[in-house]
Amino acid sequence: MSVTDILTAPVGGPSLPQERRLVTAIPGPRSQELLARKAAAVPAGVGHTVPIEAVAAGGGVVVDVDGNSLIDLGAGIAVTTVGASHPKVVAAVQAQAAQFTHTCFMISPYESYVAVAEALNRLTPGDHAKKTALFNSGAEAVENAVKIARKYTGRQAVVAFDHAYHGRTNLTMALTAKSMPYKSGFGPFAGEVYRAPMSYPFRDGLDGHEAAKRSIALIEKQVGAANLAAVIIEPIQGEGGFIVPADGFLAELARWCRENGVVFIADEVQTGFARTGAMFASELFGIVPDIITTAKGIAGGLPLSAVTGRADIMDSSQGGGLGGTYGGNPIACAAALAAIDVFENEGLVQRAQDIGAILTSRLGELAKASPRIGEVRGRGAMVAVEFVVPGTIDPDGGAAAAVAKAAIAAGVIALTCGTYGNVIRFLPPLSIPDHLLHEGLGVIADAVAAL
Ligand code: PLZ
Repeated sequence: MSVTDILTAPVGGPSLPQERRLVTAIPGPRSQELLARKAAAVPAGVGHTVPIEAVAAGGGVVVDVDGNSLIDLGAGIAVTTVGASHPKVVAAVQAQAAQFTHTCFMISPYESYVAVAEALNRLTPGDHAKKTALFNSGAEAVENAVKIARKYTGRQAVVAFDHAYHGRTNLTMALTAKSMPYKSGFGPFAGEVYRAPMSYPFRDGLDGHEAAKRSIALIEKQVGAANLAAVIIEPIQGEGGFIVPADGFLAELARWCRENGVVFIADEVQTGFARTGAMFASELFGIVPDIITTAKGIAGGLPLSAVTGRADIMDSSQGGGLGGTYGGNPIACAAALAAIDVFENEGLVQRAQDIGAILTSRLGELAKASPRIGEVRGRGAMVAVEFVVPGTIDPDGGAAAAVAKAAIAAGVIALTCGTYGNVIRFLPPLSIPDHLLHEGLGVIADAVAAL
């Protein structure tokens, strides 16, 4: 199949051949040309993981300009959960673009924004009255969640956790834990941000109660509940290493927040929308956040994010206090309504659980065979392996980097993460067929064996 065939193929992922196909080395000659132009035209700070020029994607593959077809185990960092070109999303985007591209919701409101808000108010955990405001990126949602919590409480301090990732804007850099590459040299950062220890069972050995006690004691002593507007946490940490907190940790933290008038914010930008085998990861831990931030998977690849929260908290900001030119753009909202239809009516929560069963069993076997894998963890279609120096829990970032590099060279998109860079994460589009998932995991197994 030539690139022209691919570009003129009928719309929709399933029309792309669902196969791993290498016709050149990665990167091929035409991809190399683009990467040379990128190096000359785009700043070095904007990196890339997979050295290709993408020309099409859908189902479980990303196709490059040289005709290579790579198995996608990353979904553009948890974004293309319904697939990179789901027919319903494509049709909704085309229809809305033909109707109008923008009016600015703060100038002339339109229905799709309100419908997305209604859907999020209905789908997010808890049956209390909720309201939703829409923005463009995950970081922007997090910024607004903190604004709203501060306004509501009249307090300023915010607590985030070790290994947290919340974005790259000034406030969200302050909330993000890892210095390199996210923060180093980019300060000074926003004030009144404090950091508490995360529950990381593989490394701290604490149960949920012990870990919560440790975090709450630090918050009480170093911040003081009376000064604290919000605690923000990813129910399963994403960039930090797919860290699943011990049972009870999140529930105790949420209870302490409720008892102390602190707004509990769940950042579900990465975990949201069926990714973890539940519509939202908070459900897996039995917590009902006061505010939940979402983005990524929400709109099938279009930039959209949301802050959904208790109606009284959300309504505490003054009229005109929340917004932005593009927030809740009509094309992004049309895409979100189509994606939400897919999540609800095409069995994606179940599909994430099925993918999770394959991931944990295949990766579990791999861990048994390799002393370099310290732990396999995750939920649903959000699973990772953590590499260690054999016989220890010392992080081995080199092993994770080598496996990811070998996988990409063999036509499998595998992403690393983790504070120590020693984790490979698996978060495929839920549209990936089983045979590609198995083939991709086989390539990973070969790469681990070759270490
Ligand atoms: N909160 C939990 O995972 C984005 C970062 C990619 P934006 N994670 C991917 C990178 O290196 O820039 C993320 C997240 C959580 C917030 C964000 C930020 O979302 O849409 O990238 O702003």
